[in-house]
Amino acid sequence: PQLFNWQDPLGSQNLLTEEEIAISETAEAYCQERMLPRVLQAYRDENYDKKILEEMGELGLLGATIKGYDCAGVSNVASGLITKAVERVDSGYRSGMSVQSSLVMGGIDEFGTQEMKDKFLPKMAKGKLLGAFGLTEPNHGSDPGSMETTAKPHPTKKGYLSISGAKTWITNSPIADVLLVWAKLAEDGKIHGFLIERSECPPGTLETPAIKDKNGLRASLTGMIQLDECPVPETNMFPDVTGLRGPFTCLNSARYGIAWGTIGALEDCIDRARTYALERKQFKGNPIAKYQLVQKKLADATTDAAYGTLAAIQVGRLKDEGKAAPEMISMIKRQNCDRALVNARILQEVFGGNAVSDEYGIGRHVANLFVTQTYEGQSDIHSLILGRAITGIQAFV
Ligand code: TGC
Ligand code: FAD
Repeated sequence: PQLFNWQDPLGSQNLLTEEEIAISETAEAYCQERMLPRVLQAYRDENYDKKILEEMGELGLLGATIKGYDCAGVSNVASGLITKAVERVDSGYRSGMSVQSSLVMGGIDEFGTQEMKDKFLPKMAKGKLLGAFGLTEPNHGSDPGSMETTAKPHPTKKGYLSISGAKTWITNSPIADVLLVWAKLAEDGKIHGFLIERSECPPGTLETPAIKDKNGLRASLTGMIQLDECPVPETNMFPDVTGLRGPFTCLNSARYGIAWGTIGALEDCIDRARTYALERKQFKGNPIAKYQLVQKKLADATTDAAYGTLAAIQVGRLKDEGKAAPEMISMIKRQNCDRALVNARILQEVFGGNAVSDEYGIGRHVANLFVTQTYEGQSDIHSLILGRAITGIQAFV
């Protein structure tokens, strides 16, 4: 038998359960048959079809690790495989899903009251209600602890808080129905999580303008969240969690997902570059795949993709056992995003001038992968998280 498979060089398939393989096949089939045909036009038009989340909901792919509430309750590795399938098509589609599944549904599942879970999770699992996660502010990105958005008692509405402030670069915000916003409560000066329902906000208190003309992640909608004395029921505040532990717990799952997803994008780059190199002939009719320098590019990228997959499986298994440290997630988020970006950029060269045409897909992945290296903690920030854990000295401030 053929023991070496360039699409899975280190045999990661052997580490998966039958159920995980079946889930991966379902996700890959949906993504290749239904998502891939839409992505080029969506990217050109800077458009996100929110029906995608409904379709994913029908297949049980949203909030997939959550138990109950119409969610699938699968392993963290299975959820990673779903993420990888989605990002093989486009990081923007994975972004829409990560925010829905890990950041908002994950947050509600972890920190919400029973009423919140019953009210939001089943509809979100079906993609009928769309979420957004507002942590970053115009003046505070890598340092969300300094946020300025504030919740104080509402001057006229009993049982309500009044939230004011601005969040920026927020995935899904222009179309989200439920916005999980992190703000400081005036009463204790601490960060708390608030579920803001668009349908309940009086006119002028919540605006979510889109950020247009992006040069990456164009198949995902990004915008601001502007809150002007927005009335929010006290019961929409997460009851127990305070401080950055709230948003960062949600981010642990999303960062873990990105570590999987970026390998999907890289694998698509490898696949496209390999096909192109075998077909394109230069110098005496040789396919460029014959040349050593081209082969090295493919060898490097394939090695990084294989290592990245194994590391993600390992952390996923530990996560299922409750043994995954945030630093492990920082390590695979940083490494897989960085290596996917570097390799995609180098594989772009294999296409020569054709790399400049969006029809070849590679430029789209390169532009997207820059974003993945930046959001959910820019790679240098993850270096500092790791450096702090290694030395015991924090270097942020
Ligand atoms: P620090 O002192 O480190 O921690 C403050 C409190 O938070 C706790 N904590 C965590 N808890 C759970 N999981 C983690 N990963 C945690 N990291 C920290 C920590 O235990 C402490 O708790 P307590 O109870 O003692 O108060 O806080 P710091 O202010 O020094 O943080 C520094 C730093 C740089 C690590 C942090 O601010 C950071 O990670 N910055 C990066 C910001 C970021 O990741 N933003 C993401 C925005 S969301 C997004 O990008 C979504 S994109 C979605 C998409 O489209 O896919
Ligand atoms: P800054 O914090 O200003 O950092 C700029 C540079 O300085 C970075 O390279 C950084 O590493 C470096 N730097 C900063 N501090 C240090 C330090 N102490 N030491 C060394 N280097 C440092 N946020 C959300 O809350 N929700 C979302 O849904 C969301 N979606 C996004 C979607 C897109 C398309 C994009 C681009 C961003 C999104 N973000 C979202 C925001 C994202 O998380 C932030 O952009 C990211 O955390 C970085 O913050 P910043 O852009 O303010 O950069």
